[in-house]
Amino acid sequence: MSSVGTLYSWPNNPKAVRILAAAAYNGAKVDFQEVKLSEGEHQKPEFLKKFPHGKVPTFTSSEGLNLSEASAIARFVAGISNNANLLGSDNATSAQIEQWISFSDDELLTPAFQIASLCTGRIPYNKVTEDRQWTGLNRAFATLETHIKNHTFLVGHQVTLADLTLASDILFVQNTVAGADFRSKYPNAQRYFETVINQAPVKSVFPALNPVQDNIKFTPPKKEEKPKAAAAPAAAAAPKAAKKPAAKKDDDDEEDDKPAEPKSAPHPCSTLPPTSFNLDEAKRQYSNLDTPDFLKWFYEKYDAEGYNIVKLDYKYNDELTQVFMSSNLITGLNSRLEASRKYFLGAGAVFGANNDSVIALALILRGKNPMDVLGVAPDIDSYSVTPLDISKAEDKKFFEDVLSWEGEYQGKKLAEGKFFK
Ligand SMILES: N[C@@H](CCC(=O)N[C@@H](CS)C(=O)NCC(=O)O)C(=O)O
Repeated sequence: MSSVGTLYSWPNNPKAVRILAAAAYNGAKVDFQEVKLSEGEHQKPEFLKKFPHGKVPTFTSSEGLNLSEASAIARFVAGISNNANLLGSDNATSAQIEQWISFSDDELLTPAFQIASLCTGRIPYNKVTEDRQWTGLNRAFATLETHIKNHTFLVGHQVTLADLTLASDILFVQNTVAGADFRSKYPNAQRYFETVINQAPVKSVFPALNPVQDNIKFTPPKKEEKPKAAAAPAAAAAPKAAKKPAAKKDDDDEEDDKPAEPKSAPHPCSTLPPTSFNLDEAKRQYSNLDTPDFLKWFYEKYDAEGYNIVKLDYKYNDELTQVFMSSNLITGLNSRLEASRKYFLGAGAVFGANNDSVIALALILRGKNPMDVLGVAPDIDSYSVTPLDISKAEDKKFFEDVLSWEGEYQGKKLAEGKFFK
């Protein structure tokens, strides 16, 4: 069977799964090419040339048609033949199919994505926002529950693109967000979902159903009396201005999401003596050069008087589950360092695999006191901060591995890397 085109996405993306399911239902073959968002593959010029919006999923048909937007690609693949009549054969049916596709994405998947992003720290956590998204998700399931009580499929008496879309989205919800108690409230939706994913043409296309036991939860960063970084020798030289929320009392969680510094307070690094090492230039070089070339450039230019280099180890690796969630935690930390953006450069990495991963970062920081830069992140106490001495082979290797998104750490192979710049 010749392929009708190539789908680009991260694996198991619910927005891609529906497309593969539609192809399978139609008896069509679609090739799949992974796009690693964590490596910025969706922002590379060759990708943007075909898909200027720079998001996935995207698709190139065998005739060279480039498409983005999941529902458009799914529609294209579903309409490639009439084998399965996935799009309906009259205007009213097609409109109802469209209605449920829109419902799946906007009413169900969007709140689920938001909850996952909030709870994994990808976006700053806010309880009110999380509650609002759960209300939205429950509302969507309640509507589905009522509709599906007296229907086998969403529209008419056979599977349509609406069912493949909704089932892909529910699969994501069950595997990532909503636990057993949530699911038990919607028995008809559950029965319907299982019916769709077990349809013969798509059974092997849907990712494995591995439902989470409990609802995904945001775990506030744990705090210790004395952050390790504060004990580092360099910390002795910390100017008093390096105040940060990390020093707040343990019971002060509510405050943690507020900006770390009053807007008027100067950043502790703003008054440092000048340095010959230009961090903006370094960021450009890191973006434009292959990492080995960047490192060569870096070692020539680095000013050890004006900067320090540190390793960050996540303290709660034993609580990490899926690699993409660990990766989101790193993205979250990167966002929360925003107030210090001008003063650091480096990378973070997840090493290992699902349920067996560790998070580590290597960062070049302005000044001599790491907390002057890192202290703006409320969750920094979740990391131990250790100075790296790049004249030592072991530290240098770690530094280079993380910046290159390569190698192993604590016996685990690098799984994902993120820029900090
Ligand atoms: N409206 C698009 C949204 C696609 C989308 O949000 N894709 C995410 C991954 S699931 C993405 O590519 N994010 C990368 C970015 O935002 O740069 C669709 O429905 O296909």
